[in-house]
Amino acid sequence: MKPLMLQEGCIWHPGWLDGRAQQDLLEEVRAIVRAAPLFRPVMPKTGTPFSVMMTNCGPLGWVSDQVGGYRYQPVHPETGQPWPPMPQSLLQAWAALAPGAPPPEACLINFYRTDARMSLHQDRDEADFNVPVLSLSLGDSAIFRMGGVERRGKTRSVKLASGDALVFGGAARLAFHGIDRVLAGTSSLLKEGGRINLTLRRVSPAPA
Ligand code: MD3
Ligand code: FE
Repeated sequence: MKPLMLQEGCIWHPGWLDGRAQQDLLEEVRAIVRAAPLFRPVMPKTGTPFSVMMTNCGPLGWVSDQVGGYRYQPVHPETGQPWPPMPQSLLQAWAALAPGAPPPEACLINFYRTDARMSLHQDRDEADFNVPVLSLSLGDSAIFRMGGVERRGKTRSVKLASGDALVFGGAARLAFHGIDRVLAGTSSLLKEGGRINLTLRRVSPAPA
């Protein structure tokens, strides 16, 4: 399907990964989870657990805990091991969909059971908001909500399906966004149902 501009800087590529590519990426994700087990982050200060479980690959990974807050670090919070390397397939997706951007340093992998959600937030733990973020979805479809750079602005919702890619650059890089709900039974990719989202991010300033 052809790409659609959802708003300034935000390009949606429905079905960017075909069925074979989705299966292959899922196998890569399974290998990453074996090396870097899913953890459940908690909110800074309150310690409220996320409903989403996470892991990462690449030189840096996003983590959150009660005391340390949101941050990127080179090791898994529970095993202390470095994150597994980013698969070639993800680096290829970055080269195709974020051409000219400096290499991604982190791929955050979110696991949603069908009751998990992600409330409206901005991604601002990275140094350079001029570099886009790339998101890839696998498994059940989900209602993705996106607004503007102010929390109270109007939002629009789209249904993200397995294989969809989204690129957030320009003005969309600091847009508020979240996942309202996962639509159980909409994909057969994951035998137990649920949804996986991978987001590739540049964390450090781009090399000069
Ligand atoms: C817009 N993940 O991991 S992907 C996240 O589906 C996150 O798991 C959601 O929001 C998910 O931070 C939404 C879409 C997404 C990801 C990163 C963005 C949208 C974004 C960064 C900036 C702007
Ligand atoms: Fe986000």
